[in-house]
Amino acid sequence: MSAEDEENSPELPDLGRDLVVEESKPEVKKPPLYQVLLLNDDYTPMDFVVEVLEMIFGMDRQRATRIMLEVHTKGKARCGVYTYEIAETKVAQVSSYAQQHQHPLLSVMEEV
Ligand code: TYC
Repeated sequence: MSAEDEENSPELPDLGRDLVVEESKPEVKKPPLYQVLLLNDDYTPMDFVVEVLEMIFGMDRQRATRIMLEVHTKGKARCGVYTYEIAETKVAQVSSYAQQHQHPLLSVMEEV
């Protein structure tokens, strides 16, 4: 039997013939990321902001002080980048802790 006959033969299974191999899409996508920004105001004490940055954003004193001063002089600064639910939790923690101490300190999240 010639190669051509074999290709057209109705009896033979078409194992491996006309096989198209496509690469599958990656199964997992990277999640979108969100930055948490701290906003300036005229009333929250600087020491309190430094405490928040240490406690909620895990910064050491030196970094927390630098970020606090950046917020104070520029109006806002990035405190960290997280997945949606972690960023949402950080914003809620800042709000809750500030309210407990009757300071107007606010943070916001935005996709990066
Ligand atoms: N501007 C505030 C003050 O002069 C300090 C401050 C810094 C407030 C950062 C909020 O996110 C902030 N006491």
